[in-house]
Amino acid sequence: MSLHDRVAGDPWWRNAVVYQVYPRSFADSDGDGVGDLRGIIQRLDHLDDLGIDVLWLSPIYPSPQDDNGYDISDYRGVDPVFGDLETLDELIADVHRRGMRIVLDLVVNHTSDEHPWFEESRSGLDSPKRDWYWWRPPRLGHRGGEPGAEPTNWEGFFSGSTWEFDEASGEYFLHLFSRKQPDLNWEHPAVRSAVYDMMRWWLDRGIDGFRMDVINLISKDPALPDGPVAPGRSLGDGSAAYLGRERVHSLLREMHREVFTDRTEHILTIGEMPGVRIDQAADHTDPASNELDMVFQFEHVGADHGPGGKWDLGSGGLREAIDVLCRWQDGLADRGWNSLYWNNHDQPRVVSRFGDPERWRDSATALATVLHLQRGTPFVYQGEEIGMTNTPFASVDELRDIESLRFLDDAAGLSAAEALGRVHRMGRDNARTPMQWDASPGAGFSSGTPWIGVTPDRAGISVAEQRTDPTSVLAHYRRLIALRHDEPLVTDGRFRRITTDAPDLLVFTREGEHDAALLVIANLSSEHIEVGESLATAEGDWELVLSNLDPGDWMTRLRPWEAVVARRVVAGDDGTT
Ligand code: TEU
Repeated sequence: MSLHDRVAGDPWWRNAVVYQVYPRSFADSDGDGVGDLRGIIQRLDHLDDLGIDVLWLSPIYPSPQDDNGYDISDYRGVDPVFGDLETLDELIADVHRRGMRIVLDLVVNHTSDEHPWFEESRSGLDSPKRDWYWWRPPRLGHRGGEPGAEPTNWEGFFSGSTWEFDEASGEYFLHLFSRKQPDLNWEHPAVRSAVYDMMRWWLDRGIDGFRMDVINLISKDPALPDGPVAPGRSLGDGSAAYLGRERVHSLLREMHREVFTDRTEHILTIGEMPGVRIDQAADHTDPASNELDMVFQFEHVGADHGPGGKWDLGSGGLREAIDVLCRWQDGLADRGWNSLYWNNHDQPRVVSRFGDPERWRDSATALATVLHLQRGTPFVYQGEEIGMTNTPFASVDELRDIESLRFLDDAAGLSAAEALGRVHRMGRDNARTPMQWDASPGAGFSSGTPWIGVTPDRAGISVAEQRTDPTSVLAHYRRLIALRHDEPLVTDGRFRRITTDAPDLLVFTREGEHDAALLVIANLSSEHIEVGESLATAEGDWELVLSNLDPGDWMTRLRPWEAVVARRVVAGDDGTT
């Protein structure tokens, strides 16, 4: 009998639903304005009620909080702002008592510059930990610290060069993210051994898995070559030298051998992989590879980016994102496994991004339906289940995220209003405003002043206002999760997209044995759509299973944002032979 009885099966996670908590914005129990572990414990009933199987916590470790905890200064502790190890043990025990599991965020591409490992490494050229990080002298012919002396021309994820000059040693250190997040050198065996020791320590403490932050960036080309410079850019794209290198496979297999192999319970492993391709994801998540259970790909959440990335708004939107998701369904149909998400702490809220604010509830529930009925593991990000929206940040003073702040510093050629408008549309702070528990001024998040403002326009968008409303977004998420637990076709049915003559009409089936099948048909627009011949190839008679609107004549005409799930009526269903 498994320790956790909420989802059984081998492996247990195949029909599980994961809920991501961003601890600093979830629930504040001590009134300091920052969410904490005790607040999560106090709100576990909400996750229980939703039907959640796995809780993923964004980092709770000691950190200077330069990147809200993704800059870790002690891998085996809890930052005092969130609580302490004893409270985390209490949370783990309560989660397990409820038959759920808990996954922590593993951030080992980089540490904080205040981690003892880095402090020792930067202490001198002869430090025993010098090669635990990427140190290089100034470019030949240049003096350290002057423009152009950086060892490569790479632009980082948070704007600017990926190199920081260290006056004391006269060398530069590499940081793909902020200068307070120096990259670890994964080619050093002692680095890997120290990481694996830490991972085993957490597993022995009772956690059930890891979400691995940018894990496909851990291998760098030791030659550290320059990258191509795009038109209009002053720095180069170094990703060929550090993103998705073949070496990542052998490192992940070594991690699997060293950390997971001898565990009695299957440990859930989720790799966050910016830029990962389908073929790479199939290799990483093929069980025969012994690497990862699933990966987060970024292609669908890049559909609305322009050539210059997220701040360069592109022409793509929901149609392109749906096409990407369908391609990933086909690409991992026979080998590997998909994660399924619209939201996380790095993405703007999907109902604002791809839905219709005028039809907020209907579009939120339609987007949820078409995601949760796909093959893979769905991830619900805090607040998504009640349809939380983006926030109209009025000024830069309301922003907290280093990525947005660095963009605004660097937004050459844009007016302040235009730059802020792009942050409003794409900024990560949209996902990080306090969880809306009720309609009170502080949304029930904290009795103190929150670290970031509560979204102002939120009428009807709170747990308390939706919990007992059967027509709410929350109620619909509850039904979608219950359907995944009750209907094997949601987990195992083969995905088949049915082409339609309406670009905003998404139709797909999930097919099992003996003609068993589910049909999903969704109008992903704010106009009515005639279904017409679109169902002609969906043979059989269909009975309604779930709809996000009051049932209408869905086989003929779909109302705006109407999403329907139906089950094929198979001979013998009604007991007749
Ligand atoms: O994000 C990785 C990553 O690629 C993000 O920088 C993403 O591309 C960007 O935020 C989109 O706007 C992970 C964490 O999820 C993120 O919160 C951290 O800032 C980052 O790694 C560094 O640890």
